[in-house]
Amino acid sequence: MFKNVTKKEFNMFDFLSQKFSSIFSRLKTQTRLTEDGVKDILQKVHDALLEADVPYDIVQNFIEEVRKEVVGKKLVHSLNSSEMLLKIVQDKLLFFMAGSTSDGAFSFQMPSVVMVEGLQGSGKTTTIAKLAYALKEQAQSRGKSRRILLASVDFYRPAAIDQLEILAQKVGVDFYRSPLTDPVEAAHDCVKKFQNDLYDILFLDTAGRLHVDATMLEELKKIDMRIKPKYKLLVIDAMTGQESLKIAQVFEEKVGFMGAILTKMDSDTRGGAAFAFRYALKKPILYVATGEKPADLEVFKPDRMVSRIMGMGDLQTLLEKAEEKIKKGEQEALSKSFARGKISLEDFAQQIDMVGKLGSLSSVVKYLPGMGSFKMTPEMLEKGDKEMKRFRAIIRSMTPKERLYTKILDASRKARIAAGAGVTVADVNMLLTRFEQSQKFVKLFKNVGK
Ligand SMILES: Nc1nc2c(ncn2[C@@H]2O[C@H](COP(=O)(O)OP(=O)(O)OP(=O)(O)O)[C@@H](O)[C@H]2O)c(=O)[nH]1
Ligand SMILES: [Mg+2]
Repeated sequence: MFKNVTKKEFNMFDFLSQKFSSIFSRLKTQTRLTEDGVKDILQKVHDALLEADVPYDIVQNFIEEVRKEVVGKKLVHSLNSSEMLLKIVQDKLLFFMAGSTSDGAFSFQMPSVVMVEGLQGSGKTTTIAKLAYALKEQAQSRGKSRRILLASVDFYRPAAIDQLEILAQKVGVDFYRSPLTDPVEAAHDCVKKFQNDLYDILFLDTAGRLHVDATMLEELKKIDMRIKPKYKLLVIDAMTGQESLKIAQVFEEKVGFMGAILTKMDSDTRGGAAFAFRYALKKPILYVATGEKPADLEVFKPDRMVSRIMGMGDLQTLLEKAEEKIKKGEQEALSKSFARGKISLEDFAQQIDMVGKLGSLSSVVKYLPGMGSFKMTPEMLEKGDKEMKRFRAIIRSMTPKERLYTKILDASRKARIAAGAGVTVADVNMLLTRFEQSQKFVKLFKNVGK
């Protein structure tokens, strides 16, 4: 059923980001804005938000808020008015996505019971596995361990509980199956298990229905009253677009929740629901899920999202990713050779590998500032990724000596290397040219450093 979800990288807000950078890039050449100029820009922002599937009334409110600030700050004709407009839009985006107070990074208090609710197929069970995986990994990276228990009271779909059991095994956390069959009593039984065995956290999976349905909501309400979980999380499928806000509203009225997790952000969603959620529901989005694997979960950080939309990139996320995935030693070795102002082909291969570890060129590029308006087409990125793979293969088929002293690479050596890597001699030459460019850059880098 979900096979048609195109497997893209984390692309939420790419749509808005591209729209916004084309709207605002023209501003850079203007300083004083006229009334018509501002009107024109606001109209374009308005249209872009609508196209991104933000509900109409929320778009109206957004534009109105920006307009009020524009008047209040007497922006028209004033010096630096374009910078001021950028700042106003940015602040309002943040206000819409994060509310008036910054929520700070969310983390679960322990011990606690987490009840997970949402429609059928929204991704509850998968998300529970992802949360468990994230908590486990987080604890492990600090040299600790967490006692995590997964349990389900989804008696609606026959295989639902088995699915959770399999996922628990996969991510390596405990699973409990209550012998009781009444969802409310079974939920209570699961909580007893959690308490008696001194677990840190219990994630309780619940049954969904295809549509918001009175029986489902009634059952959830009863479970909620019986076990009084510390957290109630709503799982929402981003692919349902604006409809997801309505669904969330019903859950909020009937059962309540403290925060949401938006799933399937790797689909073609234009991010409208994610943008409007906080403003419409007055509740935060805590995480977004971006794929089917246990690791495909990210903490939702509105300020970073705003940066991404405004085309300022998201270097912080990239750096964190880099820190996680690239061993300290590797980083240090590279920075040493950078400091020396000299890199070898060995270092060059390492650079390529680092990008490889971060995913792909395309996954790195989108975090870089300014890349919003400098559109790299998917073809360009794919070409880049292929080139990197080819380069790695070429370097691998060189001898250590050749890697250190590229000068000894004559025609016969090049031919041998090309054959070993399954490429042409022209490819080997291209790599050498790139490498020389890179060396020049490092030299420059060193001189600037001085
Ligand atoms: N591409 C993608 N697929 C997802 C994501 N989250 C969940 N899925 C898929 O969506 C489908 C439904 O997920 P489940 O976790 O079973 O959903 P559920 O809410 O537990 O559904 P019920 O138990 O039937 O109520 C599965 O095929 C998941 O692999 C996501 O972030 N991205
Ligand atoms: Mg399920």
